[in-house]
Amino acid sequence: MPPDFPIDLRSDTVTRPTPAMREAMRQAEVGDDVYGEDPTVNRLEARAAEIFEREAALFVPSGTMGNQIALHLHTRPGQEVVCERRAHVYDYEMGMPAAFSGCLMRPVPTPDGRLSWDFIAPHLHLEQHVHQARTGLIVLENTHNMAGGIALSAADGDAVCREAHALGLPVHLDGARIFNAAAALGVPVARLTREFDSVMFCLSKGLGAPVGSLLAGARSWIQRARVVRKMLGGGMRQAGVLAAAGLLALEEGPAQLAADHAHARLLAEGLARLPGIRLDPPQVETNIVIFELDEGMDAAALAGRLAAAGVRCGAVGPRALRWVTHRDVSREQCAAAIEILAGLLRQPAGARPA
Ligand code: TLP
Repeated sequence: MPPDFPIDLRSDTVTRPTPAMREAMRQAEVGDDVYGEDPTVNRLEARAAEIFEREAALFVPSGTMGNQIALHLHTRPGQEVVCERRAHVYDYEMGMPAAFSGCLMRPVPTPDGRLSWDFIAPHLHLEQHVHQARTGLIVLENTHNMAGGIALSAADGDAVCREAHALGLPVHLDGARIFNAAAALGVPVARLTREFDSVMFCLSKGLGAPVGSLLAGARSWIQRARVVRKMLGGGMRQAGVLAAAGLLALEEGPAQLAADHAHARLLAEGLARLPGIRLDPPQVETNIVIFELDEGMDAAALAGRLAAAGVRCGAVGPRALRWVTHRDVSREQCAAAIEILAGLLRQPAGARPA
Protein backbone atom coordinates (compact mmCIF):
# COMPACT_ATOMS: atom_id res chain seq x y z
CA MET A 1 0.00 0.00 0.00
CA PRO A 2 1.47 3.41 -0.88
CA PRO A 3 2.10 5.67 2.12
CA ASP A 4 -0.23 8.57 2.91
CA PHE A 5 0.82 11.99 1.63
CA PRO A 6 1.95 14.51 2.58
CA ILE A 7 4.62 13.07 4.86
CA ASP A 8 4.92 15.82 7.44
CA LEU A 9 8.38 15.89 9.00
CA ARG A 10 8.34 19.62 9.83
CA SER A 11 7.91 19.08 13.56
CA ASP A 12 6.43 16.80 16.20
CA THR A 13 4.02 19.67 16.90
CA VAL A 14 1.94 18.76 13.82
CA THR A 15 0.23 15.70 15.34
CA ARG A 16 -3.54 15.65 15.54
CA PRO A 17 -5.45 14.51 18.65
CA THR A 18 -6.29 10.80 18.65
CA PRO A 19 -9.93 9.61 18.73
CA ALA A 20 -9.44 8.79 22.44
CA MET A 21 -8.28 12.36 23.07
CA ARG A 22 -11.28 13.77 21.20
CA GLU A 23 -13.58 11.61 23.30
CA ALA A 24 -11.86 12.65 26.54
CA MET A 25 -12.21 16.29 25.46
CA ARG A 26 -15.92 15.77 24.78
CA GLN A 27 -16.48 14.30 28.21
CA ALA A 28 -14.18 16.64 30.17
CA GLU A 29 -15.55 18.18 33.35
CA VAL A 30 -14.75 21.88 33.29
CA GLY A 31 -14.87 25.03 35.42
CA ASP A 32 -13.21 28.45 35.38
CA ASP A 33 -9.49 27.81 35.74
CA VAL A 34 -8.72 31.45 36.49
CA TYR A 35 -10.62 30.81 39.76
CA GLY A 36 -8.76 27.47 40.10
CA GLU A 37 -12.07 25.66 39.55
CA ASP A 38 -11.44 23.49 36.52
CA PRO A 39 -11.29 19.93 37.90
CA THR A 40 -9.60 18.51 34.79
CA VAL A 41 -6.88 21.18 34.75
CA ASN A 42 -6.37 20.60 38.48
CA ARG A 43 -5.98 16.85 37.83
CA LEU A 44 -3.47 17.47 35.05
CA GLU A 45 -1.41 19.82 37.21
CA ALA A 46 -1.48 17.38 40.14
CA ARG A 47 -0.46 14.47 37.92
CA ALA A 48 2.39 16.44 36.32
CA ALA A 49 3.66 17.46 39.78
CA GLU A 50 3.53 13.80 40.83
CA ILE A 51 5.40 12.52 37.77
CA PHE A 52 8.09 15.21 38.13
CA GLU A 53 8.21 14.77 41.94
CA ARG A 54 7.62 18.50 42.49
CA GLU A 55 5.30 20.33 44.86
CA ALA A 56 3.20 21.89 42.11
CA ALA A 57 2.73 22.40 38.37
CA LEU A 58 0.98 24.96 36.16
CA PHE A 59 -0.76 24.37 32.82
CA VAL A 60 0.28 26.98 30.24
CA PRO A 61 -0.80 27.38 26.60
CA SER A 62 2.67 26.93 25.10
CA GLY A 63 6.26 26.05 25.79
CA THR A 64 7.26 29.58 24.92
CA MET A 65 4.98 31.01 27.59
CA GLY A 66 6.27 28.50 30.14
CA ASN A 67 9.91 29.38 29.44
CA GLN A 68 9.24 33.10 29.50
CA ILE A 69 7.34 32.94 32.80
CA ALA A 70 10.35 31.11 34.27
CA LEU A 71 12.80 33.67 32.88
CA HIS A 72 10.71 36.50 34.28
CA LEU A 73 10.57 35.00 37.76
CA HIS A 74 14.23 34.00 38.01
CA THR A 75 15.72 37.29 36.80
CA ARG A 76 15.63 41.04 37.26
CA PRO A 77 15.74 43.62 34.42
CA GLY A 78 19.29 44.29 33.26
CA GLN A 79 20.55 40.78 34.00
CA GLU A 80 21.96 38.20 31.61
CA VAL A 81 20.60 34.73 30.88
CA VAL A 82 23.20 32.16 29.83
CA CYS A 83 22.12 29.50 27.34
CA GLU A 84 23.58 27.38 24.56
CA ARG A 85 24.03 29.18 21.23
CA ARG A 86 21.23 27.25 19.49
CA ALA A 87 18.78 27.35 22.43
CA HIS A 88 15.09 27.82 21.74
CA VAL A 89 14.85 30.60 24.37
CA TYR A 90 17.43 32.55 22.39
CA ASP A 91 16.55 31.91 18.76
CA TYR A 92 12.83 31.16 18.70
CA GLU A 93 11.02 33.05 21.45
CA MET A 94 10.47 36.38 19.73
CA GLY A 95 13.01 38.37 21.76
CA MET A 96 10.80 37.94 24.84
CA PRO A 97 13.69 37.85 27.35
CA ALA A 98 14.36 41.45 26.30
CA ALA A 99 10.77 42.51 25.61
CA PHE A 100 9.16 41.06 28.72
CA SER A 101 11.92 40.63 31.30
CA GLY A 102 14.48 43.27 30.27
CA CYS A 103 17.22 40.64 30.06
CA LEU A 104 20.11 40.14 27.71
CA MET A 105 20.85 36.66 26.43
CA ARG A 106 24.42 35.36 26.66
CA PRO A 107 24.49 32.55 24.06
CA VAL A 108 27.43 30.18 24.51
CA PRO A 109 28.71 28.19 21.51
CA THR A 110 29.50 24.51 22.03
CA PRO A 111 30.61 21.97 19.41
CA ASP A 112 27.69 19.57 19.94
CA GLY A 113 25.09 21.43 22.03
CA ARG A 114 26.18 19.97 25.38
CA LEU A 115 26.40 23.04 27.61
CA SER A 116 28.66 21.76 30.39
CA TRP A 117 30.01 23.89 33.21
CA ASP A 118 33.39 24.32 31.47
CA PHE A 119 31.62 26.20 28.66
CA ILE A 120 29.41 28.21 31.01
CA ALA A 121 31.94 29.35 33.62
CA PRO A 122 33.92 31.82 31.43
CA HIS A 123 30.68 33.64 30.54
CA LEU A 124 29.43 34.31 34.06
CA HIS A 125 29.40 37.78 35.57
CA LEU A 126 28.94 37.19 39.26
CA GLU A 127 29.78 40.53 40.78
CA GLN A 128 27.93 43.72 39.89
CA HIS A 129 30.64 45.19 37.67
CA VAL A 130 30.47 48.84 36.57
CA HIS A 131 30.46 47.79 32.92
CA GLN A 132 28.87 44.35 32.69
CA ALA A 133 25.38 42.99 33.24
CA ARG A 134 25.22 40.45 36.04
CA THR A 135 24.27 36.84 35.29
CA GLY A 136 20.80 36.07 36.62
CA LEU A 137 19.97 32.62 35.23
CA ILE A 138 21.25 29.63 33.30
CA VAL A 139 18.92 27.76 30.92
CA LEU A 140 19.57 24.23 29.65
CA GLU A 141 17.52 22.49 26.92
CA ASN A 142 16.84 18.73 26.98
CA THR A 143 16.56 17.35 24.41
CA HIS A 144 18.41 20.08 22.56
CA ASN A 145 16.27 20.70 19.51
CA MET A 146 18.62 22.52 17.13
CA ALA A 147 21.63 20.45 18.22
CA GLY A 148 19.88 17.49 16.58
CA GLY A 149 17.72 16.36 19.50
CA ILE A 150 20.63 15.25 21.70
CA ALA A 151 19.72 14.02 25.19
CA LEU A 152 21.55 15.38 28.24
CA SER A 153 22.09 12.79 30.98
CA ALA A 154 21.09 13.21 34.62
CA ALA A 155 24.80 13.64 35.42
CA ASP A 156 25.09 16.48 32.83
CA GLY A 157 22.14 18.34 34.40
CA ASP A 158 23.18 17.64 37.98
CA ALA A 159 26.71 18.95 37.40
CA VAL A 160 25.55 22.30 35.97
CA CYS A 161 22.95 22.74 38.72
CA ARG A 162 25.45 21.88 41.47
CA GLU A 163 28.02 24.43 40.25
CA ALA A 164 25.38 27.11 39.58
CA HIS A 165 23.70 26.67 42.96
CA ALA A 166 27.06 26.93 44.73
CA LEU A 167 27.26 30.43 43.20
CA GLY A 168 23.65 31.26 44.05
CA LEU A 169 22.49 31.05 40.40
CA PRO A 170 19.18 29.39 39.49
CA VAL A 171 18.92 26.97 36.54
CA HIS A 172 15.77 26.54 34.44
CA LEU A 173 15.25 23.53 32.19
CA ASP A 174 13.58 23.92 28.81
CA GLY A 175 12.41 20.32 28.80
CA ALA A 176 10.01 20.71 25.86
CA ARG A 177 11.05 17.17 24.86
CA ILE A 178 12.22 15.82 28.23
CA PHE A 179 10.16 12.64 27.72
CA ASN A 180 12.19 11.98 24.56
CA ALA A 181 15.38 12.32 26.61
CA ALA A 182 13.95 9.98 29.25
CA ALA A 183 13.02 7.39 26.60
CA ALA A 184 16.45 7.60 24.95
CA LEU A 185 18.37 7.34 28.21
CA GLY A 186 16.03 4.93 30.03
CA VAL A 187 15.87 7.33 33.01
CA PRO A 188 12.64 8.76 34.52
CA VAL A 189 11.91 12.44 33.85
CA ALA A 190 11.88 13.13 37.61
CA ARG A 191 15.50 11.99 37.83
CA LEU A 192 16.65 13.95 34.75
CA THR A 193 15.11 17.16 36.10
CA ARG A 194 15.63 16.74 39.86
CA GLU A 195 18.21 19.45 40.50
CA PHE A 196 16.72 22.20 38.32
CA ASP A 197 14.94 25.10 40.00
CA SER A 198 12.12 24.94 37.45
CA VAL A 199 11.16 22.72 34.53
CA MET A 200 8.99 23.38 31.48
CA PHE A 201 7.79 20.46 29.40
CA CYS A 202 5.40 20.22 26.44
CA LEU A 203 2.38 17.96 25.96
CA SER A 204 1.98 19.21 22.40
CA LYS A 205 5.14 17.73 20.87
CA GLY A 206 6.00 14.00 20.88
CA LEU A 207 3.31 13.25 23.47
CA GLY A 208 0.66 14.19 20.93
CA ALA A 209 -1.68 16.64 22.74
CA PRO A 210 -3.19 19.40 20.59
CA VAL A 211 -2.17 22.21 22.98
CA GLY A 212 -0.32 22.79 26.19
CA SER A 213 2.79 22.71 28.32
CA LEU A 214 3.46 22.65 32.04
CA LEU A 215 5.80 24.38 34.42
CA ALA A 216 6.83 22.38 37.49
CA GLY A 217 8.54 23.61 40.64
CA ALA A 218 8.10 24.61 44.27
CA ARG A 219 4.55 25.50 45.37
CA SER A 220 5.29 29.15 46.16
CA TRP A 221 7.15 29.59 42.84
CA ILE A 222 4.23 28.06 40.90
CA GLN A 223 1.84 30.46 42.67
CA ARG A 224 3.94 33.34 41.38
CA ALA A 225 4.04 31.71 37.92
CA ARG A 226 0.22 31.67 37.93
CA VAL A 227 0.22 35.45 38.35
CA VAL A 228 2.70 35.96 35.49
CA ARG A 229 0.68 33.60 33.27
CA LYS A 230 -2.30 35.91 33.82
CA MET A 231 -0.17 38.97 32.96
CA LEU A 232 0.61 37.33 29.63
CA GLY A 233 -3.05 36.63 28.91
CA GLY A 234 -2.63 32.93 29.62
CA GLY A 235 -5.60 32.51 31.96
CA MET A 236 -7.61 29.97 29.98
CA ARG A 237 -11.00 29.62 31.75
CA GLN A 238 -12.65 26.24 30.81
CA ALA A 239 -9.32 24.75 29.77
CA GLY A 240 -10.35 21.30 30.98
CA VAL A 241 -11.22 20.40 27.38
CA LEU A 242 -7.52 20.83 26.59
CA ALA A 243 -6.26 19.33 29.85
CA ALA A 244 -8.29 16.17 29.17
CA ALA A 245 -6.27 15.56 26.01
CA GLY A 246 -3.14 16.52 27.93
CA LEU A 247 -3.79 13.92 30.61
CA LEU A 248 -3.98 11.18 27.97
CA ALA A 249 -0.81 12.53 26.35
CA LEU A 250 0.97 12.42 29.69
CA GLU A 251 -0.15 8.88 30.52
CA GLU A 252 0.07 7.26 27.08
CA GLY A 253 2.37 9.50 25.04
CA PRO A 254 5.73 8.44 26.47
CA ALA A 255 5.28 4.80 25.34
CA GLN A 256 5.14 5.97 21.70
CA LEU A 257 8.50 7.73 21.74
CA ALA A 258 10.70 4.65 21.28
CA ALA A 259 9.01 4.08 17.90
CA ASP A 260 9.61 7.72 16.92
CA HIS A 261 13.28 7.33 17.82
CA ALA A 262 13.57 4.12 15.79
CA HIS A 263 12.00 5.94 12.81
CA ALA A 264 14.51 8.78 13.20
CA ARG A 265 17.38 6.27 13.16
CA LEU A 266 15.93 4.72 10.01
CA LEU A 267 15.85 8.18 8.41
CA ALA A 268 19.41 8.90 9.55
CA GLU A 269 20.76 5.66 8.11
CA GLY A 270 18.96 6.26 4.83
CA LEU A 271 20.09 9.88 4.60
CA ALA A 272 23.71 9.03 5.34
CA ARG A 273 23.75 6.82 2.23
CA LEU A 274 22.60 9.62 -0.10
CA PRO A 275 25.06 11.68 -2.15
CA GLY A 276 25.46 15.33 -1.14
CA ILE A 277 24.25 14.76 2.42
CA ARG A 278 26.34 14.86 5.55
CA LEU A 279 25.15 13.27 8.77
CA ASP A 280 26.54 10.89 11.34
CA PRO A 281 23.72 8.40 12.19
CA PRO A 282 24.91 7.60 15.76
CA GLN A 283 24.48 11.29 16.59
CA VAL A 284 20.72 10.89 16.15
CA GLU A 285 19.62 10.02 19.69
CA THR A 286 15.91 10.90 19.67
CA ASN A 287 13.29 12.02 17.12
CA ILE A 288 15.12 14.91 15.44
CA VAL A 289 17.37 14.50 12.41
CA ILE A 290 19.33 17.54 11.26
CA PHE A 291 21.50 17.06 8.20
CA GLU A 292 23.86 19.21 6.18
CA LEU A 293 23.92 19.54 2.41
CA ASP A 294 27.11 19.77 0.41
CA GLU A 295 28.41 23.12 -0.73
CA GLY A 296 26.47 24.60 -3.64
CA MET A 297 23.16 23.12 -2.47
CA ASP A 298 20.40 25.29 -1.05
CA ALA A 299 18.34 23.96 1.86
CA ALA A 300 15.29 26.17 1.31
CA ALA A 301 15.17 25.25 -2.39
CA LEU A 302 15.48 21.55 -1.60
CA ALA A 303 12.74 21.85 1.06
CA GLY A 304 10.52 23.40 -1.61
CA ARG A 305 11.19 20.55 -4.05
CA LEU A 306 10.54 18.01 -1.28
CA ALA A 307 7.23 19.69 -0.41
CA ALA A 308 6.18 19.57 -4.06
CA ALA A 309 6.96 15.83 -3.99
CA GLY A 310 4.91 15.27 -0.81
CA VAL A 311 7.55 15.52 1.95
CA ARG A 312 7.26 18.53 4.22
CA CYS A 313 10.25 19.67 6.27
CA GLY A 314 12.03 22.82 7.35
CA ALA A 315 15.35 24.44 6.46
CA VAL A 316 17.23 25.23 9.69
CA GLY A 317 20.21 26.91 8.04
CA PRO A 318 21.32 27.84 4.52
CA ARG A 319 22.53 24.25 4.02
CA ALA A 320 20.72 22.35 6.78
CA LEU A 321 17.36 20.58 6.89
CA ARG A 322 15.47 19.19 9.89
CA TRP A 323 13.31 16.07 9.76
CA VAL A 324 11.29 15.28 12.89
CA THR A 325 9.47 12.00 13.53
CA HIS A 326 6.26 11.75 15.56
CA ARG A 327 3.20 9.57 16.11
CA ASP A 328 1.58 10.66 12.81
CA VAL A 329 4.42 9.42 10.58
CA SER A 330 4.82 5.70 9.99
CA ARG A 331 7.87 3.60 9.23
CA GLU A 332 6.59 3.27 5.64
CA GLN A 333 6.35 7.04 5.31
CA CYS A 334 9.91 7.43 6.59
CA ALA A 335 11.17 4.89 4.04
CA ALA A 336 9.20 6.73 1.31
CA ALA A 337 10.68 10.10 2.35
CA ILE A 338 14.18 8.72 1.79
CA GLU A 339 13.23 7.34 -1.63
CA ILE A 340 11.69 10.66 -2.66
CA LEU A 341 14.76 12.61 -1.58
CA ALA A 342 17.03 10.11 -3.35
CA GLY A 343 14.99 10.66 -6.53
CA LEU A 344 15.26 14.45 -6.25
CA LEU A 345 19.01 14.31 -5.70
CA ARG A 346 19.35 12.34 -8.92
CA GLN A 347 17.60 15.15 -10.85
CA PRO A 348 19.28 18.48 -11.51
CA ALA A 349 17.68 21.20 -9.33
CA GLY A 350 15.77 22.87 -12.19
CA ALA A 351 14.44 19.65 -13.77
CA ARG A 352 10.74 18.79 -13.52
CA PRO A 353 9.74 15.17 -12.83
CA ALA A 354 8.39 13.41 -15.98
N1 TLP B 1 9.83 24.24 18.95
C1 TLP B 1 9.23 24.32 17.63
C2 TLP B 1 9.66 25.60 16.92
O1 TLP B 1 9.39 26.70 17.72
C3 TLP B 1 11.10 25.62 16.54
C4 TLP B 1 9.64 23.09 16.84
O2 TLP B 1 9.01 22.87 15.80
O3 TLP B 1 10.55 22.37 17.26
N2 TLP B 1 11.44 24.73 23.66
C5 TLP B 1 11.86 23.92 22.67
C6 TLP B 1 13.12 23.16 22.83
C7 TLP B 1 11.10 23.81 21.50
O4 TLP B 1 11.54 23.03 20.52
C8 TLP B 1 9.91 24.55 21.37
C9 TLP B 1 9.08 24.50 20.11
C10 TLP B 1 9.51 25.36 22.44
C11 TLP B 1 10.31 25.44 23.58
C12 TLP B 1 8.27 26.22 22.40
O5 TLP B 1 7.10 25.51 22.43
P1 TLP B 1 5.74 26.13 21.85
O6 TLP B 1 5.79 25.94 20.36
O7 TLP B 1 4.68 25.33 22.52
O8 TLP B 1 5.72 27.55 22.24
